[in-house]
Amino acid sequence: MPSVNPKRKILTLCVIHQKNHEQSRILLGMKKKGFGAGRWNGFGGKVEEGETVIEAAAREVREEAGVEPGPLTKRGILEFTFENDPVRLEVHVFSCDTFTGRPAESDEMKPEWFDESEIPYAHMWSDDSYWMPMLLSHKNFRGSFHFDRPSTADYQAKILKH
Ligand code: 6OG
Repeated sequence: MPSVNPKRKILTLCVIHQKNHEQSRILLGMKKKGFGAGRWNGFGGKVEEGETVIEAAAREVREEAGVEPGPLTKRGILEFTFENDPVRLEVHVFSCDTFTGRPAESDEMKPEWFDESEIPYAHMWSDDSYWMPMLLSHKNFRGSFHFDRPSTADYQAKILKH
């Protein structure tokens, strides 16, 4: 049972992706505090008691990006571990191509649009350059990454194994 295993944390991550004949762009948020602060990422966080993973993913988009997401599509699962840390993060990744409202800055995130050709990988977690291209080309994925230590604004975590 995942909920009784304190060493496994279930998290969500949602990428808002809009593609039409003219352009393909994604909405990322600059994380302002906590885990991964100072890096661009999709929107997401911990699954709370009594909610499903997809409900948590939609709630995090509302809370962090200030928009009401349309249907979320499950795209993949990523497992993350760190040197000398028994905790395993299981991140459920979703994409979403419609929403209502206007992206707005929250306590956690400052949202901004990026063209598909200008994704700021140098200022994201380093796993993103593996799976984001698959998400953008409508593929599903599964991966696991072992890092040296958590990323900060000044330090991009290194992948030791994947
Ligand atoms: P809070 O702890 O702020 O949620 N997350 C990661 N995202 C990427 N791209 N790479 C990682 O490599 C990540 N580890 C965690 C999941 C943390 C948010 O950050 C994501 C959540 O959306 C290690 O509640």
